[in-house]
Amino acid sequence: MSQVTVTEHLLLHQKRTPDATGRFTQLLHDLIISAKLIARSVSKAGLLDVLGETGEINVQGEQVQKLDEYANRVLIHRMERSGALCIMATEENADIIPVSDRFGQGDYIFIFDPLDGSSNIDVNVNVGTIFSIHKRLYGSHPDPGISDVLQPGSKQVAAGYFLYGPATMMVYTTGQGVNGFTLDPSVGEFLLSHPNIMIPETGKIYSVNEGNYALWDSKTRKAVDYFKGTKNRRGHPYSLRYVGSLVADFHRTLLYGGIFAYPKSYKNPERGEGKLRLLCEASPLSFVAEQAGGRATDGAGRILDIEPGHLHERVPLFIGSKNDVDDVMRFLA
Ligand code: AHM
Ligand code: MG
Repeated sequence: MSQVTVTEHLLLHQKRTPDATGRFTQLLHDLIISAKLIARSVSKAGLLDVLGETGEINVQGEQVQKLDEYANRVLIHRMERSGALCIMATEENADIIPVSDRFGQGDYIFIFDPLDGSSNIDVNVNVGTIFSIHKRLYGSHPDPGISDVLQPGSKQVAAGYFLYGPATMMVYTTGQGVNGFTLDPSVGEFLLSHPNIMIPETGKIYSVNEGNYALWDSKTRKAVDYFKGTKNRRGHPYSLRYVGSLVADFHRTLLYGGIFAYPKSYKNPERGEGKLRLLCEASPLSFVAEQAGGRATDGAGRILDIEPGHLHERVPLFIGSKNDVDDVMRFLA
């Protein structure tokens, strides 16, 4: 592993950016500290009696677990201190969170899923934090508001995730490729372990919750059957891997190639919809995927081109190797 720390990497980026004020670097610095705090708690989850549910239901109608709440609180409090933000939005809160000017205000928007895959914590399986960063729109609105948050993913200035697995990793992009860092716990630093990540053009793995097969439309079934069959590009069935933690499933897809899918399903027949959230899950990972040479679509078009209608919008997601996603598009078109 290289000796380049994420801090050195960020400073290099700052030096190469004309007119950089250092605010963005400060923002990422506070994000990294938050992730270290979350990683520490996740690794002690079984020991600290933080396991289990609080009994509350979040805005998405799901059970909130204690570590979700902790991660959410850490990020909100720590990121406010960065002085770089004007608004935050999190999967766990119904509304946007305006940032007070107690620590100064900047023009960045920070959107995040504090602890994705949290239903896996009780069984000691990987979870992650996903983040998306935009710049505020200066236009007709004097004050920053919801319209600054509802920007298409193509406008992101940075995005990425932390994976709390056997090792803690940070993978992110600022639109100039994708780099991965691994936390060395002995020195407490993220070291550059995966420079300039590129997704293989075609993979060998498909990743989808196939338990939903009966709830998919026929086009989706045909697309998934294609990867399981022998009439695909490989002439051989793809292997199936599905963790059920988006960050873990995406991270494997990024490194090994293949396709991750969460199609729309018809549990509610009136409105077949995806499960994953556009702003805090699909959009940031799509930015990473494209920057690594991959693709991401909702079946109709590019995820990054979707104009969000509301804060907690959900979308179908097909993401991964260029050729595998293109093949899915042929079925869904
Ligand atoms: P979460 O953000 O509430 O944890 O939910 C999102 C998770 C993703 O990590 C994962 O890809 C998906 O839900 C798994 O859903 P399912 O259990 O329906 O397969
Ligand atoms: Mg979540």
